[in-house]
Amino acid sequence: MPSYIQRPSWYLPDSAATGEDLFLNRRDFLKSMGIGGMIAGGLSVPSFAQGPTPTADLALPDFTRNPKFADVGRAITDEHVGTTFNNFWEFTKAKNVSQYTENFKLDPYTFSIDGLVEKPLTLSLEDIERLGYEERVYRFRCVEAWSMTVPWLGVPLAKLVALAKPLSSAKYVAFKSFFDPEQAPEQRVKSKYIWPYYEGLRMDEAMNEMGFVATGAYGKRLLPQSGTPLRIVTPWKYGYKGPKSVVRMTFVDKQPPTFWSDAVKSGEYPFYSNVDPEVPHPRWPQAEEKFITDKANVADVEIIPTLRYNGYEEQVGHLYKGMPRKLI
Ligand SMILES: Nc1nc2c(c(=O)[nH]1)N[C@H]1C(S)=C(S)[C@@H](COP(=O)(O)O)O[C@H]1N2
Ligand SMILES: [Mo]
Repeated sequence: MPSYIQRPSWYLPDSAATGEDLFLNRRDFLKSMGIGGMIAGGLSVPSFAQGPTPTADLALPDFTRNPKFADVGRAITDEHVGTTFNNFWEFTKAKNVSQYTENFKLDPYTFSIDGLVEKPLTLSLEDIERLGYEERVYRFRCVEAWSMTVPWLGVPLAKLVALAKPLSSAKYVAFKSFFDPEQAPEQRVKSKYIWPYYEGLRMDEAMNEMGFVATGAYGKRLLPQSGTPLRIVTPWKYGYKGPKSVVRMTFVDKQPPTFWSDAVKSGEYPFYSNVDPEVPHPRWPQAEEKFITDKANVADVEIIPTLRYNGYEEQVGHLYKGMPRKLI
């Protein structure tokens, strides 16, 4: 454990811990910051195979940074921090996820689309990436009041929804993460958590230009701890609205249940969960956040104001006109 890291002033007492707030535990944070090398992705072998391809052998498609999503007015968080300070409760409740996911893979990988669609589909990663691959720099805000800036690689979610051809009766889309207790130790534990992890969006949210299907970050394929090989990114919402290692998307006519609202019944993690500095979490304020940049490889935290919709009001504000601001 590196001894040069001082305990930042913003650690909350462990006594505040239940669910998504079991966070910024000093020991785990220091452990996570001390991790050395990263897992190399096997990115160099081009593949022209039909059907599902082992994800490890799949070449990263060409991409350019979408100029519309290139500048968020904040520094991009150092890759080392972004891949060693994580939340992935299938593996651990601590932040040092990468210590548990070294061998985690979903390979071969398929993504299924079903429910209220013209025709159910089973897609490979290539089928999805073929929809148009690009890089987008997005703000990332966890409900635990820390934030980062991440350069994602992937495909606009709206394109995947269009490919799915949902019926007009489809009002919401539900996502499911992987289920593999052999690989994911927490999925073997009997607890209040219902696996696999599940999330959802209203149709107009899923079709908004901000929604993103990430299969990479920092110029390479997603590392295991970041949700290999595919995750959903909704940067105007708290981080838990973006499921990692997603394998299924189902179109439904009713608001689907979500992992954290089922696990913590007190309404702390409601369906909409848009970032809002004026709506405090029942147990801590949301007006500010600890922006983690990691300059000089030391946990470097800047306290900055939290923006409504995480700064994406122009893009998504219209989706919520007339809806109550509290608990959505
Ligand atoms: N399957 C799954 N997806 C998940 C989670 C999880 O535990 N399991 N945690 C969520 C939370 S709370 C956050 S903040 C982000 C963390 O993503 P990161 O580790 O890449 O920063 O993933 C979200 N998606
Ligand atoms: Mo989170």
